[in-house]
Amino acid sequence: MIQGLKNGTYKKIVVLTGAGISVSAGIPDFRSPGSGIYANLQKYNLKRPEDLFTISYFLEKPEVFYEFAKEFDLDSFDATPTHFFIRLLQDKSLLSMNITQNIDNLEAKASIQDDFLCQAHGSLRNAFCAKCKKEMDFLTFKEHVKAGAIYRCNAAGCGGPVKPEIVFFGESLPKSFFKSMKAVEECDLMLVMGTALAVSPFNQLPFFTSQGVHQILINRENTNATSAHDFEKGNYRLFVPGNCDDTIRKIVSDCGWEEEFEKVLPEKHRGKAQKAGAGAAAAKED
Ligand code: CNA
Repeated sequence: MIQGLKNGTYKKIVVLTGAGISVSAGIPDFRSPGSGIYANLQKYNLKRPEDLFTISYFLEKPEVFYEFAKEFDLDSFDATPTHFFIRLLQDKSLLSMNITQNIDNLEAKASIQDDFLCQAHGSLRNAFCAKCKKEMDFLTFKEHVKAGAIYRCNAAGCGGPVKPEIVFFGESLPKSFFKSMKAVEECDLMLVMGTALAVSPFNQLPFFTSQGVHQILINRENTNATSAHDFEKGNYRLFVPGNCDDTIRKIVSDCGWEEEFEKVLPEKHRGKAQKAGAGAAAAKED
């Protein structure tokens, strides 16, 4: 992979990302044992942690999501070195598309442009009525969350609870997700970072690359979600275990891109020697 990045073999890179790339910013993911959001929902007495983000449950008991949302002010978090690595790929005209499951908008804070970004599970930018889908005022939604009051739709006879434009279980993905399939089909390298690949249809994306396209999973844990299919297609799939910030610093160093990387990094992330995670060296194998 390093050789391919250095010598320009890869020019249409698709980067799939999940909650793991924002963990070092201080935003917990869903499924990490102990620290993940799913492991810390006891006070809500849910049958399944997924209920918190399920549309039928929200329509019935919106107060539970509102209470949860009150604890999170996602505006206060900064993009991580991994976000800036994706930005570097964009600046080097190597990025075809960053397709993310994240709803935290940290991509914008790393200046990843909308043309290169698909927020497959929506984002915290707009608000809609969960019942009739009328667009409602996002700032008013945020004020209601802060005040612990349910914001209700003002369309005649509706009164449905208003939710942010993030995709809940049971809702359709935005059209942009299906449009981004073209980038997946045409990509020459797929980097998958910080995701358990547990949510469908996002976790199906690696199935749609062309035959022989290298797929690299940079994650704390392996996921076998795509392996059988990849081997059938002859795709080369490499798993690099460890924290993605450590692994991308190793990749940057192996590519000799440190100077360019330092330029895109904000002050707080600059000047940090690359720390090779336990498996980061594996990124160099190919
Ligand atoms: P997940 O199921 O919680 O999986 C996260 C994965 O990242 C796990 O495999 C972890 O082992 C791994 N991981 C955690 N920290 C790191 C790290 N520092 N370096 C490398 N790997 C790490 O989350 P997914 O994204 O797979 O699931 C999709 C859900 C999560 C989407 O619907 C998101 O909207 C939702 N989510 C998003 C955010 C966010 O926007 N930041 C936060 C929490 C959940």
